[in-house]
Amino acid sequence: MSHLRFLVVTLKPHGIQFLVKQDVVRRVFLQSQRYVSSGATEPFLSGSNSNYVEEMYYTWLENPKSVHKSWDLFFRNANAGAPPGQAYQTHLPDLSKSRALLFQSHGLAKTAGKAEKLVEDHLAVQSLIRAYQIRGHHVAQLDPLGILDADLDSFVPSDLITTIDKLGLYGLHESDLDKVFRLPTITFIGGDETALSLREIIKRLENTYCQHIGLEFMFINDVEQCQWIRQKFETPGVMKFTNEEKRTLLARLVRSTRFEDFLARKWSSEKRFGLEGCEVMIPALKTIIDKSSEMGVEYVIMGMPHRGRLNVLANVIRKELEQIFCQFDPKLEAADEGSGDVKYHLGMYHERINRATNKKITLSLVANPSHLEAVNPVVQGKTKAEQFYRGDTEGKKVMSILLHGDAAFAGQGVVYETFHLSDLPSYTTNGTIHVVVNNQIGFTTDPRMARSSPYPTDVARVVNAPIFHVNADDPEAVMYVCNVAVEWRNAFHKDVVVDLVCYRRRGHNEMDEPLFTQPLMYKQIHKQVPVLKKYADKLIADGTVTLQEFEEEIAKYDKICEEAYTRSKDKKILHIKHWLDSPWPGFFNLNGEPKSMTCPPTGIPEDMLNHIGNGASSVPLEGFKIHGGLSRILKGRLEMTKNRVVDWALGEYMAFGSLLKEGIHVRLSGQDVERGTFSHRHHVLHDQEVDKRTCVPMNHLWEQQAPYTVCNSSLSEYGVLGFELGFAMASPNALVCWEAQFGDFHNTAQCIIDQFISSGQAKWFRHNGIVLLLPHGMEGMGPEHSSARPERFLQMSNDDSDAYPEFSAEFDVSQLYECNWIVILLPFRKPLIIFTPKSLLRHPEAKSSFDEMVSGTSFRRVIPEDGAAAHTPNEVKRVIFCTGKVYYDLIKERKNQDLEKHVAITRLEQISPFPFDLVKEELEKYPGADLVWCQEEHKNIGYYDYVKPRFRTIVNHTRPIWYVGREPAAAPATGNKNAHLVSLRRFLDTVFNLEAFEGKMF
Ligand SMILES: Cc1ncc(C[n+]2csc(CCOP(=O)(O)OP(=O)(O)O)c2C)c(N)n1
Ligand SMILES: [Mg+2]
Repeated sequence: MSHLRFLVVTLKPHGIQFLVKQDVVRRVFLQSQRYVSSGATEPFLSGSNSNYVEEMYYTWLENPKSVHKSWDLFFRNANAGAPPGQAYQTHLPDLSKSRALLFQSHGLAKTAGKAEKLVEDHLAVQSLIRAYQIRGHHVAQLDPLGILDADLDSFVPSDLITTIDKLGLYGLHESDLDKVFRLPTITFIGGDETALSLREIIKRLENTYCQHIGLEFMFINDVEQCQWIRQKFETPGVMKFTNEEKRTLLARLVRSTRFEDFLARKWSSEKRFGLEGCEVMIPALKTIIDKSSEMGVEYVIMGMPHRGRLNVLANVIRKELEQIFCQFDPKLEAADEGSGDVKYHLGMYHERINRATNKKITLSLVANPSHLEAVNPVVQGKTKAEQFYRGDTEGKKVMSILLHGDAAFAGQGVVYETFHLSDLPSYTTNGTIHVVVNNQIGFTTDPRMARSSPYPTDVARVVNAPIFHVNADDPEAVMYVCNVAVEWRNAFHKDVVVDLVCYRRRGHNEMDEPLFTQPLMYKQIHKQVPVLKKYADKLIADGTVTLQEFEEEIAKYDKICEEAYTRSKDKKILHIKHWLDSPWPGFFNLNGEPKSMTCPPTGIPEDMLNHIGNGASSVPLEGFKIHGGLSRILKGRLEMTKNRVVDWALGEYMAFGSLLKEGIHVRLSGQDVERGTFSHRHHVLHDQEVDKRTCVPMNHLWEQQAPYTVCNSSLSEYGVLGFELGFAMASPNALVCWEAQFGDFHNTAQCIIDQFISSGQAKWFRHNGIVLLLPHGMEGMGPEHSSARPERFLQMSNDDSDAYPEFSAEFDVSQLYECNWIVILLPFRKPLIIFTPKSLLRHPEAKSSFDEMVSGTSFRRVIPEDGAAAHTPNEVKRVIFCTGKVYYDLIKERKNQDLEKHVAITRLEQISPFPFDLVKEELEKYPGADLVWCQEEHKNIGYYDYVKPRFRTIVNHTRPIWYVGREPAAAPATGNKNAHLVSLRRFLDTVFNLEAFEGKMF
């Protein structure tokens, strides 16, 4: 039957008549046979009995009680849109018995003509109903300006009855308007009535689907969900509000409108990205929050762009007005270090009592960069973390709201990436409410030039999210839609979109002249009566409020603003830390600094190393059959544990396992991280005989331990890294890692790195301990997959290349560098970028002894030469400094050339902040040696540009630091294996040629 529905509604009405006449019913039934499992005897619908079914259908249409109850159920299911397979799910009717019954009780043959007409008319009415449900939104009056079509198309679908003459397209006539039709189960327009006149049917459909709300939901592949939405909107009289509710709505509109008016009056030439034209957004958000609170939500996390952000801070989050107003004072001094940020990017966190429900509610608006939509995955990650740490598996206590501009929602790819996280087990937040401020313009660009999809919201269709378009000049319609959106989330834990179709009263910002580019639109906008006035007039006219009450409400709020303005003048200092979106209770001292600034030793007791090593080598579940290859890998781990060594994978196990023991949650996310891109990790074991049976041994290490989350992500970098950053934002007591498949793929997440990870603390006082694991190394695999672009991260670091830091007895690295990429500083919640190995994962020499990890040991920023050269430093002619994989090429070559006494090789395990102190020690150890920086990367890539000035600062520009490595190149690596090896050979020859730099200038 769903085929039938589909055919009927997609063909033009002429076609419907034609199909009905051509006996489409039978053809559809014939088609549906493929859904029927062939039973041992006669199939349910064989070609021979489909005529019979067809007749049965006509009979049922006439009177459902006249057929066997199982047939009744079948036809009702089918009519309700159930796919044919599901329509048959109930007990199949006994064909022979029901056939006999049917023919006994009805002289069917005699009534065939009448039945055919009845079917035609009912089918026509049913298709008409479905046409409204599917395409009513195309003719809904969504644009408050009345000049644009929200779907960019002025075409009115011809199967919608906006004029009576179109009835003919269905084979119906004006004379049919007063005929009564039985309503199918796929509609609720009847309320308690099961039949209505055609006239009433059309009226109710127009009312539901073609007024100020445009519903897009018929693409959802779930009958129950479609029925739910139909019921919410079609049921007669659903959109009723009490006088109290209307007055609250008006009061909220007063606040929203007068806030912008106040700012405009006081700071007429300041940018604020006002909300004028979409003032209803404030009551919309407040409705969503009230309703969610009523349903048990305790914490709402929001992300939003510039438009109306100050208004949200003031009237939704309830930041003190004076804190907002003082931001407009150019003399306001910043109390915190760092760059700070403009007022419409800052975040906020507030716990308060929800007035509507009297329950406690926490609201957080996540700080966001100018980069539109970038905050979406961050909000989702933070929401997921807050749910996770509360054990809120269904999102009943914590939820997210994302606000979007129409142009950005359609144009930015991260929106799509974020939607695709919405239903993945380790990433779902159990439904996000999206609110689009669809002012039908993006800066100066018309929607027709800004998107190829009909609506700006079409991206949400990929996850089957219902989309509720609503005319923002109808505040009650907006409220209704917002309430339903919350109920939807509560019922189905899925995303939903509220599209506020509005306008932008001013230019893009308050300084901008919109008439340059949108002359006609803005002529109309200038004539537009503000929504507050429209709604107040309406409520005054119907007696809900008096003019006096309305004016008093305005005066009351204006006074609040004026008083706050006076107070704001006393504010001379801006504390960005007052604008934190996640406060991390207990982590900071009163000055806003982390309480603990010491770096604890990283070593752990040997028995713990053994315990974790054994855990990493075994399968904790009984009767769990793992792959033979994996058994060998686990055996290898056991062997290593016995021999007191670890390779990279086992080292990672030790690190994660020991943190779990300390109660620190560890989360590792990224593409294929569970096994590991290079098949080295295997943190999730798969039973080879039982489908979907898996086991995570890391979660079986200790009786009392923190949970370990390891999750393969969707194939996204921007979205997923943003998500993990958001996750890491929620709590300082977690280790959150994102691993790129290959390091270079991080560039598709560059926005998160530049806008949040690198600069977040400086801009927003926002600590974050996210860890990026980026596989890196030149292995002849071509320009892609080779370089994780360390030079870019280094260039973003803020340690001064020309200043040798001061080291005191209580030297504490963390205090020297306020910012990025601090390898050892996990306790300080600084971002950490690790360039992880590829071939070294299996290199026999790339192993560490337990001795380097047991209690009392620490991470080593520099690993000095400890071989022959170190014992006779005066004989050393050259010190090679390097980092990463090239070390193994160097030691091999040094051995080959028998230069172990004359060349020292020192590894920098931490590049930034640069280990000035330890490098200096090394330099001083070898006074007669020349200094070389050797890297396998091309000269303009990698580390050289970063380390060179720092080396020179250490030696006070008295000695050169020579470069040995590959020539400068535009592509990070060659795709030719031979060229790769030749260049390797060349630089190895140079680096051990002790005369190579003789007589050269520096
Ligand atoms: C990623 C990104 N690209 C470009 C911009 C510059 N920009 C700021 S606002 C804006 C228009 C946004 O239009 P829309 O999303 O419809 O929001 P509106 O301003 O209309 O509320 C543009 C292009 C930006 N901030 N971020
Ligand atoms: Mg816009």
